[in-house]
Amino acid sequence: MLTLINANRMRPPIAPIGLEYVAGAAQQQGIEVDVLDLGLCETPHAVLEAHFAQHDPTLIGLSFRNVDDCFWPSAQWFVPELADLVQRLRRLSDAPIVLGGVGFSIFAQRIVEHTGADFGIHGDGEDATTALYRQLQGGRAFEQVDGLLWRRGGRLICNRPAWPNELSLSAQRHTVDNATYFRRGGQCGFETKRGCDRRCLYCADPLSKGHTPRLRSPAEVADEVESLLAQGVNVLHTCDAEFNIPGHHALAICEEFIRRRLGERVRWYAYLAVTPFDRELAGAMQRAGCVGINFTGDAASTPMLEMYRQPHRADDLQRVVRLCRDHGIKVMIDLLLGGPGETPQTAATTIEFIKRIDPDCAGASLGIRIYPGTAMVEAVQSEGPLESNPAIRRKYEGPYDFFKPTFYIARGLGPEPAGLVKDLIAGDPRFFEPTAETPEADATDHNYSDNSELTEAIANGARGAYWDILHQLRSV
Ligand code: B12
Repeated sequence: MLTLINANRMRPPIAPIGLEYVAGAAQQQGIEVDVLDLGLCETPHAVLEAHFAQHDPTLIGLSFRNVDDCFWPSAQWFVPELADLVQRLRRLSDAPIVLGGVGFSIFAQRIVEHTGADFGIHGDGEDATTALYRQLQGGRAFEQVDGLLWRRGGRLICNRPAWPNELSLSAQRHTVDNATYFRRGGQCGFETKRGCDRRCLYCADPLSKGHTPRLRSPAEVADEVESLLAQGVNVLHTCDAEFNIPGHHALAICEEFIRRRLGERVRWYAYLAVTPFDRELAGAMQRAGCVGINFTGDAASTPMLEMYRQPHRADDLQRVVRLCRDHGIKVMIDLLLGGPGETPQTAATTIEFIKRIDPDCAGASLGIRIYPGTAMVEAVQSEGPLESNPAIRRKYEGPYDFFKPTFYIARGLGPEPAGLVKDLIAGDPRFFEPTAETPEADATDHNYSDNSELTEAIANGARGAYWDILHQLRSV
């Protein structure tokens, strides 16, 4: 038996879609699977004890979605909790433990070392978990399992990441209680592809999903949406990095949804890059049921867009907002303020421009999470030693370590960057403001980690993307 555990207890809860795909794949291969969802239970320790008193699995799989909340100045780090969970499982079971998940895959080696888990899987978990399970039952030829981190003679070996080109997943979403997640979390996810070929300065996505887009068949994606609809889940969010990379696939997905008239039964939201996005895609998305788009806008000032290695420019932002408005799709622009080279002038250019083009809302995030393996590291290092760089923000003591939440806010924004950005926003209700670095910081930011405002709104019936729910709460 394979016991799969969801370790994510953040509120509002997000259904563990990755774990569900892994469970579905193992079941298809004839493996008996038990899912222990700590995200939905009130007493996780008791649930674990009860389970392992009755079961003696061949393998325990732990899904680790968020390494940290990626949000300055909250900077919550979840690795210590994961290490505690691994130790607790050791006391309850002799079964080997394998870790996986999107956050896990960003730091796979460090997390296996830190937690003392037996194995980790870097990348897609479907084939790799089944392959590991089979090797544990038989030949133990661990070098044959793509993505696997394993130990030989005390040394940790990292096989090449598991990013299979052919992406076909189980469309039946029956191993997780999606209906409860929908009730408590406000939407559930679906995925149309993995991997991204862009090289944005700061982005960790290629570290966990690879640089090559790997596409699912539109029919399989539509089948999956139907499986969720049959469970009463009719508000969804894409789980792709960017739905429109590549654009032709986004269009193909929409066409299949339109053919099956899914747009009449489901409302969905998506993350999109600013380009490619044209009238044809906007129209297709609207007809396919898309009601809201969150664009990775980053900035409107040209030097900052160049710094972030974004192919779009300010006029593209203006165009996508207009296209969304024309098609009745709500639009959010996510900004990333405070990157290398940001000054009060570039920040003002961005904020003034966003005000002018008038999206429904804009997320004014301040502070970039520095991930090892991204170009952001070189950009930071080119500014000299970390110890003397006032742009570096962190809450932990001791040596600088990008494994722990470490952020960057350009020194050009001065000693109180959040105050400066708030002054530029000047109370405009369309913006989600950055949180000040003071202990009494307000609790009304757009950090979705343990966000009680959101959790309460969802309990009272709100459904949709979190930015849309928060925006509606503030418009009342
Ligand atoms: C969509 C999305 C959201 C949506 C989710 C909507 C929904 N209904 O699902 C919303 C907007 C709500 C959201 C919120 C947040 N998100 Co988010 N999100 C994503 C995104 C784009 C997709 C996640 C996803 O579902 N992927 C698809 C699944 C299938 O992939 P997967 O989880 O990796 O699973 C595969 C493997 O990892 C592996 N696997 C998974 N489990 C297991 C278990 C075992 C045992 C094994 C072996 C393998 C395995 O196999 C799976 C199948 O191949 C990712 C980036 C990305 N491209 O993945 C960021 C991402 C996960 N989010 C991130 C963050 C930080 C957050 C927030 C904490 C932000 C915040 N502070 O508000 C919250 C947390 C919410 C919560 N309660 O957990 C970060 C995490 C980074 C980090 N430092 O850890 C990511 C990576 C984005 C980023 N690069 O910054 N998010």
